Amino acid sequence: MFGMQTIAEFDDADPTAAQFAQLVCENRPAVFRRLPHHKIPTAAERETVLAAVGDLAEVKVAVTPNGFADAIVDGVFCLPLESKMPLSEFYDLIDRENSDESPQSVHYIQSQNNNMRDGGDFINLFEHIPPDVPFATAALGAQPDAVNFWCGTRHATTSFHKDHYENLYKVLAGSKTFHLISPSESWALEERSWETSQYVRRGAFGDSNEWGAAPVYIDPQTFETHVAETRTDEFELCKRGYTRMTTRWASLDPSQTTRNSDHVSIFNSRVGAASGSLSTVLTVTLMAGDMLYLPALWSHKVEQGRGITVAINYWYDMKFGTPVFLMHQLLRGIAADAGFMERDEEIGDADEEF
Ligand SMILES: O=C(O)CCC(=O)C(=O)O
Repeated sequence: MFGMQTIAEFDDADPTAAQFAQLVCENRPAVFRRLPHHKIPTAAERETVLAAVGDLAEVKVAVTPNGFADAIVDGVFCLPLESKMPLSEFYDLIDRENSDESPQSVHYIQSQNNNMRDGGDFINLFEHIPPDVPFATAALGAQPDAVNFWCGTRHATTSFHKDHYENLYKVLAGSKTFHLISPSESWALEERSWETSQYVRRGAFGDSNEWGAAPVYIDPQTFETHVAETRTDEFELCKRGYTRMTTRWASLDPSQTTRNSDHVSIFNSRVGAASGSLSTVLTVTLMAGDMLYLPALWSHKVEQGRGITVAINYWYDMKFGTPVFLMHQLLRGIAADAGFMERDEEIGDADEEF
């Protein structure tokens, strides 16, 4: 086990850079609540977002029939339909979604592409948030690599995955629950390669609520992807030598809110936890103004509370070659030898997930 299997809490004052560096070194999650630095920025307010970004500005939205974008659904890794829509339309849709117990489609702003900087959809909102997290910038000796804006309702869930980043994640409105698994145990999530599809709408004008999932094919030379919406598309792509895209993703969800209770017992038996116990999955809920330090390589599943949830996060580059990274790789190698997961490819690109 790296660090301690608990979440550190800071309630009264910002940690010093040295305290934060210690958390990074231990690879230990921490929650910072109600700190002076955590004053809720005006980017939490819809009027500010609309005024800064523009009501009619087109923003990228992930749309799914069930709130599971980038998740295994019925044995296939499903990508969301990515839709560009005016910001005001997005707000209208999530307002409706919020008052509906089972909406027919779920909309989530989740583009983790530095969307608050570098020409991103929310670049004009950047001046309404702190540009970085000062104690993290001081401890890590660099500015964040990416800053992202998130907005959605309780109907959207982010499934277990991990990132090669030190993540400072702050909730500005609503609430979020993180389920966390340490890099010493995430091998037991059984990562495998899954055939990949993308959600599509089948209606005559592409806006009906009849959902389907179309297979995604990849050009093995250029890595360009194509969605095969019909059998004829699929036949043509195969003829041109394209292959079905696959995505490495966790097979199991052992969180408290899993849709499959068997996953809990399989995971627990692998990591040696007492039967029926959830002790190796840490759960923490952030309310508006709270910030989580989610250390690099921790697997996480994220859910949102009632109402509209708004959040921002700062991704700082992680250091490779640390004992944490080396131990994580070693455990994954052993787990692969034991048949618990597919062997890792060489990690050539620090940005990639899994
Ligand atoms: O807020 C979410 O839905 C997911 C957050 C996440 O996965 C991340 O910040 O890496």
